[in-house]
Amino acid sequence: MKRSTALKLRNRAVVGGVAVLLVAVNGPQVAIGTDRASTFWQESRPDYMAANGSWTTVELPPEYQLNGVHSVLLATGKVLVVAGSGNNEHHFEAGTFRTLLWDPATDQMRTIDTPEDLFCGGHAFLPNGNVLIAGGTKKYEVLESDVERAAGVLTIHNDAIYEVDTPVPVGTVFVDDATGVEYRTTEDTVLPMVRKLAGGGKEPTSVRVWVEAVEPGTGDDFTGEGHQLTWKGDDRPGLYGQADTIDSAKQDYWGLDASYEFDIYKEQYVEVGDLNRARWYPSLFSAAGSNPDDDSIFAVSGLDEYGQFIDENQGTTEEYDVHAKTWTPRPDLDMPFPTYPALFRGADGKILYSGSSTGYGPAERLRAPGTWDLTTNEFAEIPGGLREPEMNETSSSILLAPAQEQDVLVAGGGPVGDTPGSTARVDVISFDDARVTPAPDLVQPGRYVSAVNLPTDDVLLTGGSRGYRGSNRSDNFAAQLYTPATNTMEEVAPNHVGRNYHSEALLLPDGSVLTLGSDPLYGDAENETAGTFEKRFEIYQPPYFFTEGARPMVLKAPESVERGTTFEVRASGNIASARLVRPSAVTHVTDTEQRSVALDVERTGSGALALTLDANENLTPAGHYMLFLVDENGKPSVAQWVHVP
Ligand SMILES: [Cu+2]
Repeated sequence: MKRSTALKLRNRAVVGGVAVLLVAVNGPQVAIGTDRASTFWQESRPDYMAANGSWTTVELPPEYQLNGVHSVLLATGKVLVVAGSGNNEHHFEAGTFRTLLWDPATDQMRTIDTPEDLFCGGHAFLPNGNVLIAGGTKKYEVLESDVERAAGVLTIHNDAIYEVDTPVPVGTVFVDDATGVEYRTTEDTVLPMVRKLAGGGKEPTSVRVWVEAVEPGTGDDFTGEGHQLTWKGDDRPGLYGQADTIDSAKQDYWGLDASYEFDIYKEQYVEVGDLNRARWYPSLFSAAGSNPDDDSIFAVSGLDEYGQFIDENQGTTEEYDVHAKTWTPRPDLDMPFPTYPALFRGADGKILYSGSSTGYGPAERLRAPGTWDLTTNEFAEIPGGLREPEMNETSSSILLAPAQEQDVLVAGGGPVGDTPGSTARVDVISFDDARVTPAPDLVQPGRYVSAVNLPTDDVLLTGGSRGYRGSNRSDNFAAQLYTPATNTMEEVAPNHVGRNYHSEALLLPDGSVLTLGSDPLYGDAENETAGTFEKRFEIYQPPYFFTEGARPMVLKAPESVERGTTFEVRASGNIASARLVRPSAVTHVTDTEQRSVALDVERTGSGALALTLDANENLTPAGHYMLFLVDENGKPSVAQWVHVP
C-alpha cells in the first residue's frame, strides 16, 4: 500500500459561532487515490470502527502550524505545544521561538510569546496546575564535517589570585604544556578569587570556558587524556588550565539554564529562578522534597552549557521549591541518568526508572531499570533487567493503569545513538516485586512508539519508526491496545501520519488521543534528501466511541477532592469503575506525568456513586486530574476536571 498520498481530512464547521472540530465518522471526506480510498472505505465501516477505532487527520491553519516537540494537556482542556526553535537552526539563529495553545474542544488557538529557546527542555506540573519548564537550547550542534578548529572545555584553576576576581576576556590564549598548541577562549568569563576560609585556610577556585585552537585544522586533538595548559603571558604558580578533551569531533547541542512557569490561566510564560546546571534533554518530576508544605520538582540529567553529559559528581540533581520558585543543587542526590530518562514517582516515594531514555549518555552503563531512593540516594536494580537490555534507548515507558499496581510497560527501542535496528520487545516491570514479565510484541519493531493510558486501563501504542529517526522511510503505520489485566495486545486501526523522532501523543478529556510531531532525518527512502517536520495532528478515537449504546456521563462531581476521602458523584449509566487520570506532559516519548489512579466505587443509589481516593500522596500527587467514569460495557465518560490539593 502506498503511503505517499497527501491526506487532507481537515474538517471544520461553525456551530453556535464557535469553530468546532468534527470527526470523520461517516467515511472519507475528500477524494484520495483509489488504493487509499478502499482502505478508508474499509476503515470507515461502523463495524470496523467499533472494533478498531478511527483516526482523523487535523491540519491547523498554516500560520499556527509548528514543529511540536513538547506537548502538555492543561487543566483548562487546552493543549500547550512548544516548539521553541523546533530543531530548525534558521529559527534558532533568527530567535524565532514558538508555542501554540490549542483547544481541541473548540478548535480555538493562539500563539504564545516564547521568551527563550525552550526546545529540548524538561517539564512537569506544579501542584497548582501550572507547568514548570526548565532547560532548553543555548546553541545548536556542530557536525564533525563543519568543525574547523579543535575545541573543548577548559577548566581554569586559580590557587594564586587572592585579591580580586579576574576577568578572562574572549580570545585569552592558553598553551598546551604537552604539545605547545595554542587555544583561545570563545567568550568572556571571570575567574573568582581564591576564597579565604574562616579557619585560616584557603579554597582554590575554577571556572569552565569553551576554547578552540588558534590555528584551523586538526592534528593535536586529544580525547579523554587530561592535559595541563598555561595561561599565555601569566605563568604564576597555581594558575593553570586543565582539559580532558579538545578535539575536532561533533559538538553536541549546548544546554540552557533558563526556567519558566507557564501560567495556564493567564496563558503566558513567567520567568523563575535559573537552573544551577544548564540542561538540554533533562527529565523533571515531582516528589516530596525539602519543603514540607508542598511537593518539589526535581531536574536530572541533560547536556550542560557546553554539550557535556552531566555525569556523577557533576551536579546531576537539583530541586525546585514551588513557593520560592528557585532551584537548589542536591549534591546528596548524585545520580546520573542518560538524557530524558523515564522516571515515575512510586507509591512508596521512591523513583521508578524503567531504563528508557532518549539521546545521550554512556552506552555501557546507566541503562538498567531500578528504583532510586531519594532519602538515601541508593539505587536498586531490578534483578535480571529487561530483555534485550541494549535496546532501551528511544523505547517508550508508561506507568500502567491502575497506578496502584506499580507496573511500568517498556515498548520498543533501539541501540544507543544513530544506529540501525529496533526491537518489537514489550516488557512489564513489576516494581512491587522487582520482576520483569514479557508482554506480547509490537506489531512491528520500533523506536519512538507513543504510549497513552486510556480511561479503560488499555494502553494505546502507536507510531514510531523501525529505523533511527524514520530513516529509509521506516515509519510504522500501526496501532495496538495493550490490556494490563490480561497481558494481551490487540491490533487496532493504523495511524495515517507517521510519527518518529520528536513526536508525541496524549489523552484528551473526551477519551480520544492526540498525536503530533515527527522529525525524520531524511525525506526519501534512500536517505538522500533532508526530511521535513510533520505538522499535521491526528486524533485517534478508540472503539468505545463507536460501540453500541450511549456513553455514561458525569452529571455532578466536586471540583476538588482530598486524598483519603469519599465523595459523591452523580452519573448516568451503570458505572463499573472510576479513574483519576493525570494529564500528559510529553516530549521525546518521555512523560513523567501521565498516570491513571483507580478510585473505589460504591453505588449508593440511582445515579449516585460514592468514590474514594487513596490517601497516598505519592500515588496521586497534587495537581489536576481527569475524572473518568467507565460503565459495565467498557465505555468511558467524557472527563470532568478535578483538583487534588
Ligand atoms: Cu530532540
